Amino acid sequence: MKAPVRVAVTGAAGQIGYALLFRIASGDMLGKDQPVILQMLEITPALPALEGVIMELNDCAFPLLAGTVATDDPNVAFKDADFALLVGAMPRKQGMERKDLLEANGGIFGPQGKAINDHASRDVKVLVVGNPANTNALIAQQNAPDLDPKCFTAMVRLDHNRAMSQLAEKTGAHSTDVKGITIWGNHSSTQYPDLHQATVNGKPALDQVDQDWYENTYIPEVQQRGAAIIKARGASSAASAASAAIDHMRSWALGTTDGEWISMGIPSDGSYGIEPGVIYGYPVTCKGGKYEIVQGLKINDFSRARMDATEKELREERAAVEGLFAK
Ligand code: NAX
Repeated sequence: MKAPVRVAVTGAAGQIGYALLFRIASGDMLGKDQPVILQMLEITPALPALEGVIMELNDCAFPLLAGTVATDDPNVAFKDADFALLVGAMPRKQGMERKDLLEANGGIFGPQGKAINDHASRDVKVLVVGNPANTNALIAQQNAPDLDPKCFTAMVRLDHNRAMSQLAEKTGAHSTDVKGITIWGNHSSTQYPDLHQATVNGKPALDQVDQDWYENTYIPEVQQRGAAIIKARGASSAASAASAAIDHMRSWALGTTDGEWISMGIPSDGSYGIEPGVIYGYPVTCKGGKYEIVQGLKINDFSRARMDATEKELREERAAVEGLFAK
């Protein structure tokens, strides 16, 4: 058996936390031979509820669960963390402008970024799930000047999985028959689900669906899927979000399948004309614990306009929170 790794999870007593912790502890994220120590962060009033979650974790008698820590102190939660899943965030309250929301989250992700900078493993893998995920990841990264910016990522994998399953449903295929989808940009309604390289059963996806469906049904439905779940369930996606977080971290840690790619929100580096300075959804492959942007994909005018629109939104979000970056 390998030595245990430390996995920090914030917002651990929330609904995504409840769907996530048990899957991490059962080995779904890092493999059935990798023991984990769960280091769970919550706000002080939620610590009693978190104690209840830990009682349940213990009651599962998971062979891979090597320890638990529950705390309201980010310096404790991120101590020596090898992985950090930042789920807890400030939800949008009635009457709140986007700028207020961004700033309120800056008050959470700035200090957490600093605590990661000061206490986590030097090659920690950070995934931000809490919304607005891309910009929260940017705030955390900008407060961690001692770490490689590539340690900080945001989740667009749920959008990627939704895009796969909706295309599979339309073409009468299984999601495993779908390859080559990219979610470009922000985890928001400006995200761009790109099917230009996608295949279903090895044949171009866009030859199997009509352009009108792609443009006017598929893209908006992938973009608005979160809202549709809230309408149907009366609560936001939780189990599917947790599952996507597991997928994101597993791909990053254990690698992607040869010849396939996934979508991750990562620091832009100029690839595909997206200048550095934002956390942007890209197609990536992963190997040996590192990710790399898939290069050389052809971008037509249709794609360019949508990739630029989602970049513009991210730059506006960045402008609203720049004051929260470490000097
Ligand atoms: P919940 O409100 O159920 O849970 C959030 C938890 O975070 C609460 O227990 C709260 O006490 C805790 N928390 C708040 N501030 C904290 C802090 N400073 N430190 C530690 N814990 C803190 O929300 P849940 O449904 O679990 O969703 C969590 C976040 O995920 C939200 O921001 C949500 O918008 C976001 N989502 C992101 C998705 C993505 O694809 N990137 C999809 C699903 C989800 O909507």
